[in-house]
Amino acid sequence: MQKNVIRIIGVPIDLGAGRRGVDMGPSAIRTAGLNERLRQLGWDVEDFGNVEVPVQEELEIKDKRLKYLPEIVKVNEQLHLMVSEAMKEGVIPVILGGDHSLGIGSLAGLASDGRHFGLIWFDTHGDYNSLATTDSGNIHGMPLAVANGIGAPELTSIGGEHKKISEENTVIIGAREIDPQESEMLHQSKITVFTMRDIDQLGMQEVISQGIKIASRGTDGIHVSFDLDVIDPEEAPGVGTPVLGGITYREAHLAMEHLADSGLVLSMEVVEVNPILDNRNKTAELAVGLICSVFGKRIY
Ligand code: 6HN
Ligand code: MN
Ligand code: MN
Ligand code: MN
Repeated sequence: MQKNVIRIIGVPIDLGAGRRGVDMGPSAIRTAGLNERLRQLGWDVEDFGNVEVPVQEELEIKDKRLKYLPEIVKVNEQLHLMVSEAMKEGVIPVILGGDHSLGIGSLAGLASDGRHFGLIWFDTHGDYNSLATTDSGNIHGMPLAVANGIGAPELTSIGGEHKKISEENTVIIGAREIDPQESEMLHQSKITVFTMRDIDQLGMQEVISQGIKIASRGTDGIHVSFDLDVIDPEEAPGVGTPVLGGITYREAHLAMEHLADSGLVLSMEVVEVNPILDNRNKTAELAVGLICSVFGKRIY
């Protein structure tokens, strides 16, 4: 186990999203000073650069219901290897997106070597669609289902035929826009969903405490998947799919601070930062702040 090493892996992919621009996310997050900020917190930071992703302009959509499937498979095969390697070496992977389709590869990498991890998925969306339920054909709406073994075999088989997550240890926080059939599928699963209403009623303090309990029960640690669109567009305008009524800046940080206190975080990804729609890199800077909160930044 190499103590105190964070390995940055960029995934400049926008092939899974409906809107262009999230491919510039890793660059925007690095420009906001991520590596330096983590070093100031005492981490050794090794930046492994970006996974190679083809540009949309050189590709054509072969299947409208699973857009850019072959290319997304290839990128995620690669990411799965890199994350699996990082876990083997005992370093902490921090993955910079890119659209949320990269969750397919990161979760497959984490699940390698029979690792049993809990998952906390911050998102406006359920990301639990499949070929049978998707309206958009955008694969970033599918990674959680894929990780649970539901979806195109080309995707579910990345990293092996087994399920990559344990439903009982998987928690979605901040949901407020779930497609009707996707909602049915989620209800049939054992995944716990804390919607915005739950956060309003219980408070983030209670929601994240319950979430950590669920994700840590019998697991080796927790993976944090953070889709910036979970935050209110007022604070995080630079996302592909802004939806009103999101969590506040402080609620997001409070959740990260509790995750830091738990000492259970194995790895993290921040996704869906879209610099084209952002306001002077505000959303990327917020992403850096959240990562730093998870990895030990204290107010006092
Ligand atoms: N995300 N449920 C919609 C779809 O196209 O399947 C939106 C998905 C958004 C995915 O933000 O990562
Ligand atoms: Mn998402
Ligand atoms: Mn989302
Ligand atoms: Mn249920």
